[in-house]
Amino acid sequence: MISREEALDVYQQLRTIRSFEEKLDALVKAGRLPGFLHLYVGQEAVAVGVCAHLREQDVVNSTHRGHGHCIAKGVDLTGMMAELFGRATGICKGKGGSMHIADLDRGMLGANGIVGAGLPLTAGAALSASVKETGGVAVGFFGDGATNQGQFHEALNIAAVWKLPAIFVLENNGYGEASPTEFVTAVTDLAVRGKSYDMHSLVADGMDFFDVFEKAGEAIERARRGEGPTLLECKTYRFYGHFVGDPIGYRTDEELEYWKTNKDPLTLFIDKATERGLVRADALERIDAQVAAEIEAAVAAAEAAPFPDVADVLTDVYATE
Ligand SMILES: Cc1ncc(C[n+]2csc(CCOP(=O)(O)OP(=O)(O)O)c2C)c(N)n1
Ligand SMILES: [Mg+2]
Repeated sequence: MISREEALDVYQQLRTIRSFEEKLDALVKAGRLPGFLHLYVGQEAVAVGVCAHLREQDVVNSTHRGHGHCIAKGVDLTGMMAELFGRATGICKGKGGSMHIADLDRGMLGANGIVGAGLPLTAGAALSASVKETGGVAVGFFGDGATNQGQFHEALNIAAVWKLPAIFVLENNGYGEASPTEFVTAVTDLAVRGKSYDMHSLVADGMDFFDVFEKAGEAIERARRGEGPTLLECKTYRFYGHFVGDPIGYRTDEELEYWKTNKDPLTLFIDKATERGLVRADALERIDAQVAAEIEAAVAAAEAAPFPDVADVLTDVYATE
């Protein structure tokens, strides 16, 4: 169970991710923001439900759809916006962009353009936490599409054998690009794949913050106690296309409407949290206004910031001492 204060934090993060992504969509369509963006709208409860349990020493690996994970792990919004605009003030000095946002100070090891590539990194970070006895855990977010990648199986296998403090968070949004999951995968609950590695495996309703929060909490506590990794499948849905500009010819309007009407993670959170006496409408409205202002300020700061200097093109390419 969460406190009233925590509930407001949760709402603030859900709202920030939603509004940040909606703003990016509008900016791209207005021709103000370049780049190839994959929006996280619809999946907010997964990132927020998992990261609500994480501490400073815990690390996260993300995907091509990574903005929500970054925000939930505490990466600075203004720095993220500037990064997306390719400006020198960006979190990676404007040289990474959407699919390469990383912030090691916040335990965000990186978004990743290579499907499945965050999973061996998650196993490695969990091994590091285990060897150094930091008490930390490593979380790897990934999609249903990544479960047909060899790296998924290799990472889960070694994590299970070595009982690593890793949580593999599978965001099953029903599609890998334009392919429905059932076209490419025979099992319905992808979590069953954990069983082949004798790994603790759970299924959560990825649209319901409270369900994700409870199951992620169980997985993270197990990992902290040294009881090994978990595969946590969160059933979710993306409200936008695969990328901004996707013509979305592979799903019906009715399907999207069903999810938006019945399973919107923000609406579900507001309803449940209100019912439990955790939040009130006036406080939520204040957060909405505050988040909107913060995002507007981030856009203004990004658009006013300089581009990286050509002289810096080769810096930050290789690790130095
Ligand atoms: C190794 C690799 N293969 C293919 C691609 C192209 N690609 C980018 S995203 C994507 C679909 C990923 O689907 P999923 O893992 O379900 O994540 P989602 O986009 O649904 O969040 C593919 C095939 C890639 N980036 N990397
Ligand atoms: Mg998917």
